Amino acid sequence: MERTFIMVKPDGVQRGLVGEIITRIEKKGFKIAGLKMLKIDEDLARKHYAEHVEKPFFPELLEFITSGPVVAMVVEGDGAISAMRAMMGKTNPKEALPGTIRGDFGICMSQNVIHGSDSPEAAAREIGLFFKDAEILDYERALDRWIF
Ligand code: D4T
Repeated sequence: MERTFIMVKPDGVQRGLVGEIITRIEKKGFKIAGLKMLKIDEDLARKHYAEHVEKPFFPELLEFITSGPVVAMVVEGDGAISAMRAMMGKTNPKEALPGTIRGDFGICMSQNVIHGSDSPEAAAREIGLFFKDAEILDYERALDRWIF
């Protein structure tokens, strides 16, 4: 079973979208294997966004991502990485299709509501940054045989 790292960003938390986003993940059939609320500090932001540290938009991204609580999740299921990216929509909410999370709830590139890992390598790295092994739970759901 594939695992991906999903985060409701500070704008999504402030706008009360956590429940809506978790509902979409649950209705899709994916399993939440880890869940926590935290405030990202500069050190964690620099590690999470290591590929963007030198980019011109990084100062704004750093200020935004550390500006308030986020909700971090480990989401599990067959094809979870690509399916969650499709459910999120394009990075720029103006280009994200209606029906996607960013298409339905975002307008602005720098406040795009949600993050999801874009590859198995990124998922493993990001899950490791935000979760200890003991915080990721292996459990069966009665409904799983109707989903997988
Ligand atoms: P994240 O990582 O937040 O899920 O976004 P994506 O994976 O979809 O997109 P990304 O890594 O290219 O961008 C990371 C983050 O930076 C913001 N951003 C990005 C920005 O403010 N200006 C920009 O020009 C770009 C490319 C939005 C998401």
